[in-house]
Amino acid sequence: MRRFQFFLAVILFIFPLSVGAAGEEGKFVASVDKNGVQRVEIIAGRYYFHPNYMVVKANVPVEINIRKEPEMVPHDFVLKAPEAGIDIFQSLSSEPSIIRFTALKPGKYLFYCDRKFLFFKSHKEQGMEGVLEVTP
Ligand SMILES: [Cu+2]
Repeated sequence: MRRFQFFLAVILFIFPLSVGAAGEEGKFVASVDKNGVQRVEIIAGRYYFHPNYMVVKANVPVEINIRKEPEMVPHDFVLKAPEAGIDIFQSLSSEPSIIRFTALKPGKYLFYCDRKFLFFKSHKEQGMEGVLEVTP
């Protein structure tokens, strides 16, 4: 009986912790480096971006260093937010690509992979999407 109570306590204690952490896991808040650039590193794979939520400041240059997992499936990174002066389409390889932009307007903007194979679900539908949050 005591063992059962211990087991129960472990589950009740650990489970909420792991669930609570999961929401924050993919979030990255960029800080401004000594050159005045906000740097973000992203890895893309089947079918995710990590991190899939990035927070940057408006009107401060951003540099995204992005590469994909070394696998056959092609991926790209698309972020179209004309209202914030952002227009990105970048094909990805396992060598890092550098994407540079400066977000002009605070808001939340969606990024995604627009690949799709035949009649299968698009990569976006399978989870390859994320949010760029631009703060004032
Ligand atoms: Cu993809």
